[in-house]
Amino acid sequence: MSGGVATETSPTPAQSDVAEPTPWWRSAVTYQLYIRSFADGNGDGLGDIAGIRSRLPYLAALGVDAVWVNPWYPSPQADGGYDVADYSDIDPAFGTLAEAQELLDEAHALGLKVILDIVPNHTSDEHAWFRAALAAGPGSPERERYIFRPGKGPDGALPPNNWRAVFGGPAWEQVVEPDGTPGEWYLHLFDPKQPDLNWDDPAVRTEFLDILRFWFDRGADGFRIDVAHGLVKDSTLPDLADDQDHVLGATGREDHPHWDLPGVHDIYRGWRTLAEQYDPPKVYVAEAWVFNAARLAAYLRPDELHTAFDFDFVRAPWDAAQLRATAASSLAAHDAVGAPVMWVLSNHDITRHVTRLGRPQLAAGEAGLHGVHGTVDLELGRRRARAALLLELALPGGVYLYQGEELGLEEVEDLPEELLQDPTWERSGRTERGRDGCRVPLPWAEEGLSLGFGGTAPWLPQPAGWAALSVQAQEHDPASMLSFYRRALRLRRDVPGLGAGDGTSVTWLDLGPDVVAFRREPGFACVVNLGATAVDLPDGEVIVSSDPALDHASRAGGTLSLPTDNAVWLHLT
Ligand code: TEU
Repeated sequence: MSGGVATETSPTPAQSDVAEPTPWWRSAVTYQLYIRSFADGNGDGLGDIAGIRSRLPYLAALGVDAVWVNPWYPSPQADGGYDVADYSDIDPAFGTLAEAQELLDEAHALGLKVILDIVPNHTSDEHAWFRAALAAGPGSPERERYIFRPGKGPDGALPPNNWRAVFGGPAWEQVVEPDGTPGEWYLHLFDPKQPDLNWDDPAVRTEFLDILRFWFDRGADGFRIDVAHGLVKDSTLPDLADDQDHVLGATGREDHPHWDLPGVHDIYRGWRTLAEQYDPPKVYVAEAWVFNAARLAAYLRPDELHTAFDFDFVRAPWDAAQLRATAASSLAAHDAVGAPVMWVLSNHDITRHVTRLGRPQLAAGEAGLHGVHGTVDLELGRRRARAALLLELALPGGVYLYQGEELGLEEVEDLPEELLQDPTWERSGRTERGRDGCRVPLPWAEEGLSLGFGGTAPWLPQPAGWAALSVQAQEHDPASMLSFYRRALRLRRDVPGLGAGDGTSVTWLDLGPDVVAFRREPGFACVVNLGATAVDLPDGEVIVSSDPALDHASRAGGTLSLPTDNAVWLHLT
């Protein structure tokens, strides 16, 4: 077990003169483990802890600093584990608490930090708290833990307001009372199997601090906070106006009654206090879909959360002006609160970026996250994905990678309808396929019924083309995506000027309207060409390029040009 509660020590004068080392999380590269789909150790078709443990050496060799494990708690799996039935145990399908402890210890022994996933906005309807709330009836302290209200209309047969669930349909579900009569309604911003907790109830606040402590004491280095912007609701439960979206987006309004209310910040101040009681302190990363970079930065004030995913970068289309503006505004907003930006290109909720970047690019906005428009050019998407990786790894801050992006996996858009599991599919009346296409189990080997994932039939089928994208197929090929990721990650550690730093460590270079280029000291430059023609590079030596033809090239005398949809790191001369 690592870490413990810090003891009070007052620094001697000599110690206080020594500069504090930069905390690991300010520049870490973290690999997201979608446990259901990473590796299957027991051969039942579903990924598990044993699978992760068997692949830890792969992750260490890839060159990441940390892993984030998606929810692994007991769960009916109505939403891929984001419907938690018990926060202090492990789902038997994934393993045991003892195995979780082994994983934590083994990861630490390899120098990897471990971030877990906490789901505080809602529980499963099969959680003991919700079962007790149903049994105890209206007006009970058990019901106070959730958001129960009488219905509207003469018989209370209409939902309390017009809020919509993220997965589709109304955000309210009516219950049958213990005496068999139709009764109150409960709020669920996601699936009906995910009742929202009432964070005005002090019991909820205490219970979550206990849960955090439970995992911190076992060595977890931090938590990713699910729907961090959703915990507090306007208790008057007003109807949503016509122009208030159910998910906050760049086009949304700022005055939402259930997203990003000021009250959430109090909760996180308490969580930060707990994190600081450990030595070294524990760390948080927020998943918060908020109105703009300034609203996100409000979560990162010094007494709140350490980091948050930067989704503005994900939402930006492949367009130089927009990528540069987005990066600059994120850096500025984070600098204002002294927090590092966490760059992201993909996760388990978003169409894989090889596919996103291979589609015709739309204007800024969320359409790109789940877009199905146009035809996909995967070769183009993979070329841009390499360039995008060099861009995000060169910017100051941390980076989150989503499992399989190092293999160049694409979104699987033709899964048979009868296999779709994302609740979005049913809740949208089978109009939106949802997020299963980015959750298909990883290919580890060129052969076998599950391409080395484990067992015979993975829970979602892998495309035939993934044999050629498997780890086995790529690991000894110097031109593969996997080799490119390994090289870029190693160089990010070794090249001076990369990693930590804030927005002031970036000097934007003007190499034309279709180029994103910046300099960091000492003498480093990153250049990304998003235009239709090649771009002349400044004098320098190539450190690494998304175009292998440029690797190890230098502009000795002649010109060096960067082809379209490529990026390069340079030592400026
Ligand atoms: O996602 C929160 C969330 O709002 C996303 O559903 C998002 O709106 C959408 O995917 C935009 O692309 C988190 C988890 O990451 C997700 O997997 C869960 O389904 C959800 O919370 C509920 O817990």
